[in-house]
Amino acid sequence: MWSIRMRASKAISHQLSVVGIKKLKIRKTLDSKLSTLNSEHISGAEGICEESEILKVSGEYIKRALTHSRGEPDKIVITIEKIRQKPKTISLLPVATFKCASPEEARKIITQKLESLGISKKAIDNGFVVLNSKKTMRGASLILLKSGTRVEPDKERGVRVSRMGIERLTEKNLSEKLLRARINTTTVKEALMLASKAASWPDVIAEICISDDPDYTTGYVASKEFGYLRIPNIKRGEEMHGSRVFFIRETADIAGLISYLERKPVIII
Ligand code: PML
Repeated sequence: MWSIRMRASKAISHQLSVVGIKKLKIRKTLDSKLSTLNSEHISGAEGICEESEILKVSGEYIKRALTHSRGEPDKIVITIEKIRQKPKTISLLPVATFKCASPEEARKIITQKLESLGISKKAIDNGFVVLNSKKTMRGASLILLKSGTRVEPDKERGVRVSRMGIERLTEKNLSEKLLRARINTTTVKEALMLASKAASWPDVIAEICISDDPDYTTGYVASKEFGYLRIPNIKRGEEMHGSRVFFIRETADIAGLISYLERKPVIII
């Protein structure tokens, strides 16, 4: 099995003038900082596949990067890596779609769902600050469910959930089920797989996701307690903001959690 990951970005011009900075050491430090800060996330994708599918999957990811509604990238990085660890097998969360007419109503529904899991008002409010921020993260934020403290080590990048695959028969059954609900799209499938991987870690209590795609206004709130609940109109069209937030136990082993989300291969059966 192979893990394939794609990340597309675009350089953005910065206002910070480096002219006049004489000391080479300061200049070098600033340049390296700016090179990471100065790229805007366009799109990303993750998957696990057989060797025979690598060309097809990478081609699909490149096409996706080049045609994304967030804009045209000037850098596409594809990482193709052989998986050496034995994958863990997990199940998909059940899917349901709420009726929701506006972002305000979405926030009410989500708050009620999260409070029912013991997540504090402060943590939920801090989650929405991340979700509504104009600064889109590549990965997800980690928020402690009582204190509301953000604990991901890199606040620009966040934590990227990676290395999820799905068994062929499970995918076929999922496609049929989603087709009946008229939501059989790659976006739904990939988001559901990601949410299912995250929910399978004991310290992850819930997740909220708003797509950073300006054309995509359905988001979700997920947990192992109530499954994957899709929320239409979670944001207004044309809005560029969007992110993921995981609410985690106050006592969570943060390094263990990040290692699981980013590196542990899982196969959905
Ligand atoms: C994304 O753009 O990756 C997130 C999509 C979230 C919602 C997917 C769905 O419609 O269920």
